[in-house]
This record gives sequence, structure tokens and C-alpha cells, in this order.
Amino acid sequence: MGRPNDEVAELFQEFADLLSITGEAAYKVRAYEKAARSIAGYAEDVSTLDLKGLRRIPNVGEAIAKKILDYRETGTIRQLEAVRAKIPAGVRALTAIPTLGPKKALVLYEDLGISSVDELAEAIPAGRLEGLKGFGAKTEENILRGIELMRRAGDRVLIDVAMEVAEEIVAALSPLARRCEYAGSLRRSRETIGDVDILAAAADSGPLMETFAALPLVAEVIAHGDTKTSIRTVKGLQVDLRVVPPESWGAALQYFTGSKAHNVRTREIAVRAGLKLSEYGLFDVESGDLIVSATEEEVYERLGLPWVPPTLREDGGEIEAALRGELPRLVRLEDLRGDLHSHTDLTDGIAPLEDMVAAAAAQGWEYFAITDHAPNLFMQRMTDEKMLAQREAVHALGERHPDLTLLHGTELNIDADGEVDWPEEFLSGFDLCVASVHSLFTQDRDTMTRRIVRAVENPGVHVLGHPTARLIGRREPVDCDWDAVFESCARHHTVVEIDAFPDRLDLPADLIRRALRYGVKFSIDSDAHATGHLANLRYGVGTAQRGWLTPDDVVNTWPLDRLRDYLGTG
Ligand code: DGT
Ligand code: CA
Ligand code: CA
Ligand code: ZN
Repeated sequence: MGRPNDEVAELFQEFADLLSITGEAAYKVRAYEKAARSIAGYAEDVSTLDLKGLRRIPNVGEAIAKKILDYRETGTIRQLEAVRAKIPAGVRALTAIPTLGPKKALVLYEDLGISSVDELAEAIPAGRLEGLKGFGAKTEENILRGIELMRRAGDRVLIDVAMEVAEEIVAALSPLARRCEYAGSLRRSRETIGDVDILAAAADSGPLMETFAALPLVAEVIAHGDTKTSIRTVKGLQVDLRVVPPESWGAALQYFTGSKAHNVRTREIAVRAGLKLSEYGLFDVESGDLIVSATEEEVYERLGLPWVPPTLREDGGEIEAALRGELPRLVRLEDLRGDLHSHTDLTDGIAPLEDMVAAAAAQGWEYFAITDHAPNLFMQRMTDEKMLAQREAVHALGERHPDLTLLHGTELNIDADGEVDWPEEFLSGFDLCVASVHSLFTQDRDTMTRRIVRAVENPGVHVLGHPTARLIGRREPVDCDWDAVFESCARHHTVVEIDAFPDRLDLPADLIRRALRYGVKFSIDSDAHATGHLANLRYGVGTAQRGWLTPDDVVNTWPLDRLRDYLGTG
């Protein structure tokens, strides 16, 4: 089950969506949205707080705190049930389309009787929306893009959603097993996960299968057997548990980690060596004997290969590199010495500066950059005065954290032409500037390329933030000549960010590998808007590994002096 905070946050987000359908005032809708974000990002567990404790959560007042208590007592919120009852399920189905707002969904339902995504996907090309107020060609195109995005995402979930489930199951089963780990795409750190594969080693599978099928997160048992049991969680995610004898652990873990393409290659190598590799183990073909393979290292060794890190197992050249003894020493979470992108409640973060800095200090880092949004993201209401006051506060706070160097930075907005919020003179007052695209995502390729390259060339810009601006399952990456951008980044020493937020993971792994060829340097950043978000860095590291990055490629594994030298800010 999700963290109680996430569950409550989802309810308030839904409440906000439904209220906007019923025509509730915008400020009220926003209040619930803000509360949802605050609750999701709040460090303390809402299920343990009393009314007073709840009211200390930013953006949570008396009324919302009471609704949380109501939820805890009854498992639901009365006001939410009331609006749910007012809004037809058909409208709610339509609002699942990322590019269709609740108001337009209601119009489609009321005026045309459209009540499902499939129906809408047919109605648009059939011209049924023509003449409907507020639905021009551009809107139609947008909706179709949203449907396409949604269909492509299919039933896959973001990596953090799958990880939470996997870790809960591994923790529950480990006491009953010799070994227990998650395998499949999750172990390879793919950006989205189809289903979770859990592998356990035990002499007797019975108790493991029983415990698994009875876990509180199970909504449905799909198949129950001695070697494999599959369940569906309350959130609809499928989890397969396989139990193997301890002597097959290494071969089974290798098999179920995949990818299929990587396994095809390892099996071929086995065949050439007179061996047979399957989920049951590694066998000598002639004698039929099981070659004991308690670890993956042993399996790879018998194949004449060094152990291949799971994040490389995509048949993307890792077998060849392994045979040549040239696998990269991949960057790890422990290598990070700091974070170059974070927000506070001065803009859209939910934690005050002091809390963000304390959380960074607790990581044992050497440096930490605070990079709140610059003024052109108008909703955030930044001003020069606020920014300079924050700088003072950062300097003062720095004295309380002698082991942590605080960098006062900002996240600039790359405007339509590649300009950023402030002139060079003001920019030079910052220790570190991230610049990102936050608007006009659909510019054509040439315009977008010129726009981003211009920002990259700006001497006041140090990091290109979430470069493709994609939101997984919700917004396409911008169209851009990435070779031109990467070439420029390498030349101007502009660092390319790998934003670790699970719905961004931006730059994606395939583009990381492309950028690497230009000698680009990267930063793995949390883009944290709450203290808990620092934990997302693990997904940024996973993505960096899938891009074959070593610590030398990642600037925030470097000592601060080297980083400053590279950026020319020393
Ligand atoms: P997913 O679940 O779509 O995110 O991706 P995976 O890679 O977790 O795929 P999944 O769950 O179908 O299978 C887990 C692993 O088991 C897969 O990476 C490799 C192995 N595997 C499953 N079926 C086959 C198969 O038919 N042939 C081979 N060689 N390996 C398989
Ligand atoms: Ca899987
Ligand atoms: Ca599976
Ligand atoms: Zn941003």
C-alpha cells in the first residue's frame, strides 16, 4: 500500500479535479491542489498526527485537517463522496486523458454524450466535435496526442510506484527465504515497469507463496502455484513471485532480470561453451549435470564474462564490452557529493529553506544548491528582492553547517528565443544557475534547437535542467536537434542534467549515451520540492547507469573545486 501521505494526497487531488468540474471557484480548487502536494511531500506520516500536528503541514488549515481525520476514521472523506456521486463515471473516465481538463470533459459528456476514451478517440476524426464551443483544431489535436500518450503508457507504472511495492514485498518475504530480491525491469532500472518480478530462494516454497498471497496489498490472486504465484495489487499492478531452490539462485536471478535481448546473447555464449542456461540453472549439456550457481557472478564467470551490472543488460553493447574487459565502472548513489537543483517554499517547494538544508546535511554531502524559480515563471511570484533576501538567509544558514557548502542558485526559464530571466550582471551574483524549458513545448525543431543552444551558450547558465521537458505518460519530449545541443554543451561547459524525478528521468538514457559521445558532463539532480524528494536520486543514478556513466562523467561526484573549475565559477 502507498504511504498514507500519498493516499491522502491522491484523494485531495481528486477532490480538486471534481470540484473544478462542478464549477467551484478556482481559488478553492487550487487550495486543495496545494494541500495535496504539501501532504505528499510532508516528511511526517499523516496517519500519526493529531489535529494540531496536521495543521502544521503547509497549506493545510482546519477544514482540510478535519477531512484527513475523517478519512482516517471512516476510510473516506464525506465531501469527496458527495461530489463523486454528482459526477458521472463517464466524465471521470475522460479526465484521465492528460491533455483534457475537467471542464472540457464535462462539455463532451453533456453535449455529445461521450463517456469513454475510446469513444472520444473515434469522435474526433469523425468530426463530431466540430462547431462545439472551445474545441478548435488545436484542441482536438491536443486531445488526440493525450490519448496516444495514455495508450502508449498502457498499464505500465512509474519506477517509484513499482519500487515501493517491490520493497514492501521483499521485506515481508525475506525472513522466510534464503535470498529474496526484485528482478526484471525494476532491477534494470527501466523508467517504467510493466510488472514486478520477485525472486526468492528456499527449499520449501509453500510458506512463501502463502504469505505472499495474503499480503495486505493484494487485491486479487491471479495464479497460485508451487514455483510461481501472481497477484494484482490494490492499485492494479501485477507482481509475480517465483521461488527456486538455493542452488539455482544465481542462474534464476540472471534469467529473470533479463532483458530478453541480453538473455538471448548469454544463452548463445552458453551454447558455444557446451552449456545450457535457463531459469532452472546452468547445465553441462553432455552430462546434464547442474553446475551449481549460487550467485550471478558464478554464472557470468562460467560464460567467460565479468558480472554485468543489471542496468546495462539491454544488449546495447554490454556483452562486447564485457568480452573485451571494458565494462564501465558505473556511477553509484554513494558517489554523489551534492545536488545542484532544489526548491523551497519561497516558490513551489513545500519545505522551508532550513528544512531542505538540514535534509541535505543529513545526506553527508559536501555541497547543496538551492535553485528556486526565477520571475518569468509568473505563478511563482519571484522578485529580485525575494531572491536577494534568500541569498542572505542561505549565507547565514551556511554558518550553521560548516561541513556543507551551500550554493545559492536559481532555476531560470528559457524563453521563446532562448533568453533567460535576468541580465548577465544579476546572474553573476548566483553561485549556480540551472536553465530549463517551462513553456512553449511544441515549437518546431529548428526554433527549439536555436532556443536551447542559445541558453546553453549563455555564460551565466551552468546547467541545462530537465532538457527534454517530457513528463512520462503525460507530455512528449520537445523536438530538438540533440546533437547540436550536446556539441554546444561540451564546448561551453554547460552541464546536462539528469533530473531524478520519477515522472521526468530527463535526460533519458538513450540521449545520455548520445551526449556522452560529445564529451558532455552531467549532473544527477533531485529537483526536490520537499525533503523526501532527495530519495529520488536513486532513480537518477539508475538512469545515469543505463546511460553508461562513470563518476568522472557526473559533475556532482566531483569535489567542489573541480566543479567550480569546470563551470568557470572558481
Ligand atoms: P516489464 O515487466 O515489461 O517492465 O519488463 P521485464 O523485463 O520485467 O519483463 P517480464 O516481466 O516479461 O520478464 C522478466 C524477465 O524474465 C525478463 O526481463 C527476462 C525473463 N523472461 C521472461 N520471459 C522470457 C522469455 O520468453 N525468454 C527469455 N529469454 N527471457 C524471458
Ligand atoms: Ca517485469
Ligand atoms: Ca513478469
Ligand atoms: Zn524545472
